[in-house]
Amino acid sequence: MKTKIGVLVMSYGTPESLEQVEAYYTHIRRGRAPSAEQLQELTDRYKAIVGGVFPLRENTDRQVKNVQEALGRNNPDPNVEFVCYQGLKHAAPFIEDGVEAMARDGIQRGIGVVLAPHYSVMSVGSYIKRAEEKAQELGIQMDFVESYHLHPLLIKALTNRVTAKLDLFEEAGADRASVRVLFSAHSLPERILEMGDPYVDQLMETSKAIAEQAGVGSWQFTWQSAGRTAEPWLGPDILDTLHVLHEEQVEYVLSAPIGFVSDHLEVLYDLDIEAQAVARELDMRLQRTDSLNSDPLYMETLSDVVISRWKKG
Ligand code: FEC
Repeated sequence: MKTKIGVLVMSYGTPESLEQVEAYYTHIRRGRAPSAEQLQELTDRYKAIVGGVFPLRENTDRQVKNVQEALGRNNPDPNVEFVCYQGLKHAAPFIEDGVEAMARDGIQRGIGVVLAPHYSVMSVGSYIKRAEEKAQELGIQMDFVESYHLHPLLIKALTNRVTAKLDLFEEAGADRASVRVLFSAHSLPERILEMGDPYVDQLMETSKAIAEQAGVGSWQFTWQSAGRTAEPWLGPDILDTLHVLHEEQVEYVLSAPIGFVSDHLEVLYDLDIEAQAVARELDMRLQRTDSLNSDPLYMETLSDVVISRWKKG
């Protein structure tokens, strides 16, 4: 009998239908229902991305399945078996549901990993806190992968994405060196800076590593998708950055949203619709790197960080 090691693969979560948007939004707002206007605005954004589908759900399902396969291939110990469970932050199956499913299967030892490479106490930290609390309640010993933002295979996968789009710019007649690469990630409230949070530094480190490997000289980091709340969020936002680049007479821009690993609203709407509209208005050529989704290098990254965390005990 092999000992089962539960692997809780955690992701943001998305509604399953337009009817579920309100409950989802209420969950994101920690139980406060959105106003009718806010709800309409979010529903419209979902409708605008390929007619109201929710690609994050299918992408997460596929990622979990492929991580399971990678763990099967790479398992170094014939006496154990890694079994993946899904746990979502804002939709079912919730993080707590995933831990409960492990307990039902008699699992006593688990490893948690989030489908987001960079750690912030407000992002990955809150996934871990919820999983940890449930695991303690159910008597499961769990350890967590906090970040993997410089894993060589992740950097390779992201570098390949950047290089592929720079090749396209070149094929279309642009001088490669004239393309400004804009790395981006989800903004967070500015107060994380006073907490000594590693989020910003980790994102800069990932950007620098990709730029070095891809031989990109002209790059900068910018934020995106800031929340609609009164407090200040980290900036500059990508829409403002595009205006500044226009003033600098930059014509070719490659957006590389390295803080995200899937196609979803924040990429398909905020970049492909909103930022693209600004670029068009400014007569700039904006391209975006393809999302990692189930890129085999990303799946190997996840399998490697899970196995390494398990070996550490
Ligand atoms: O496609 C989808 O259905 C889901 C897309 C989606 C992803 C995502 C990732 C992150 N978020 C992060 C932080 C915040 C903070 C707030 C916040 C609010 C929203 C809202 C929507 C939403 N987020 Fe999200 N986020 C996605 C979607 N996010 C929708 C609510 C409306 C809006 O503001 O647009 C503010 C919460 C509050 O009100 O207190 C903070 C971070 C990530 C990346 C890391 C991760 O994946 O966990 C950080 C995908």
